[in-house]
Amino acid sequence: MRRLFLLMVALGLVATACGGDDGVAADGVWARNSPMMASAGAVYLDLTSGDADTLIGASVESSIAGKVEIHETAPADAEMTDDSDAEMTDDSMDEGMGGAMTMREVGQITLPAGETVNLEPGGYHIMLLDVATPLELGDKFDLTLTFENADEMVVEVEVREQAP
Ligand SMILES: [Cu+2]
Repeated sequence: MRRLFLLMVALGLVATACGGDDGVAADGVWARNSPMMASAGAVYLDLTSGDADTLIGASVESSIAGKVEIHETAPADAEMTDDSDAEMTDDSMDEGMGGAMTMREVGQITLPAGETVNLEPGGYHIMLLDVATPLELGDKFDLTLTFENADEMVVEVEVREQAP
């Protein structure tokens, strides 16, 4: 009896990890305030898509943030910019890379089939702008992700000090 129960739990976990048939699976979802901007936050997660897909958008309730963008952080000197509008020096100064970091809106993130793409400090992230109330540790909110092919997906985000 107990053995059957464990087997069912194991199968359940496998199904969750694969996110259904060929959809996208999200794992390790968390968020934090931007270290440099009180009115901004960043969401990090790992995305794995069964089929090649593209993350093309993200949104939250307006009670959480007024605007959501898909960003990438990179060393400031790695990028000669022609559109300074899209650029903010912020975030990720605490990544210990020793140089100034900058981030830019990328609009979308390519998800190769079967590969996990990590949105993490110092790289891709989902930027929350015009945050209504500064994020507090332990806060939870829903984030809606939009893909080119897969169905829209809602994930629960927890505000944490570091990745789960
Ligand atoms: Cu950003």
